[in-house]
Amino acid sequence: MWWLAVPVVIGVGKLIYEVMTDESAAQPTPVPDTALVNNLRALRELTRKPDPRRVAFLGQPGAGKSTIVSKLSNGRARPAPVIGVNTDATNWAKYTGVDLLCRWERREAADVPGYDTSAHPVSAFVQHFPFENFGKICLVVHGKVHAADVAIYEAIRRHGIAPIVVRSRAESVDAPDRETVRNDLCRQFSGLAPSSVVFVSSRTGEGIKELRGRL
Ligand SMILES: Nc1nc2c(ncn2[C@@H]2O[C@H](COP(=O)(O)OP(=O)(O)OP(=O)(O)O)[C@@H](O)[C@H]2O)c(=O)[nH]1
Ligand SMILES: [Mg+2]
Repeated sequence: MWWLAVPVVIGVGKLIYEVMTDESAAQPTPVPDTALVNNLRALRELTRKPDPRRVAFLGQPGAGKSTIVSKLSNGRARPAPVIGVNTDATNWAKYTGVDLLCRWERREAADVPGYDTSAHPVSAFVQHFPFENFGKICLVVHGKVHAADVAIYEAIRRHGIAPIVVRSRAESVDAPDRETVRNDLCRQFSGLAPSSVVFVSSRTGEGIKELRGRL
């Protein structure tokens, strides 16, 4: 008679599995309260009062965000952006109370640490970054577009903001290849207008003036 219990056990197991997978599909796994999450909450507080001149720079580690902020401000952004070849040159994951915004003239900018590392997982930014508190958002990419870039792009769009996609290290993209790169970006970032792509080279200075004019 023991075999009569087999279908019951399988049925109960299936039910438990379905309930558990349904729940995890419906809700993203909450990101634990790390220093990074607490810094992102602090950023939300700091930016609560709307300011159209507030801009955020997001992108992979080493994409060139800090260099762009430095060039845009002609070196006047304070605190000065940390430029480095190492990943996590800008780090919000070690301590709370770090500088989250820098300023020059009447502009305020968040030079955000590169996402998609173990210290700065992209899920923390998707769930906690206060996208809606920024007048403009630049998504800085160089080379290959990763799934994390698409996740951030979509999070920005969900908040009703059309990001400016900045293709950094433009000096390495020859003029005849520009349209191909632009079209590739528009294909990978659904809904991105070709006019929202700006080629910038912090090495040659190309595109800095154009980007400044868009912010
Ligand atoms: N050739 C070239 N190098 C660049 C350009 N922009 C930045 N770099 C170099 O790339 C490296 C990383 O630049 P950062 O500005 O620190 O990059 P980031 O995106 O702020 O990096 P994280 O803060 O770690 O996320 C530095 O060595 C820069 O000198 C560029 O347009 N061309
Ligand atoms: Mg940086």
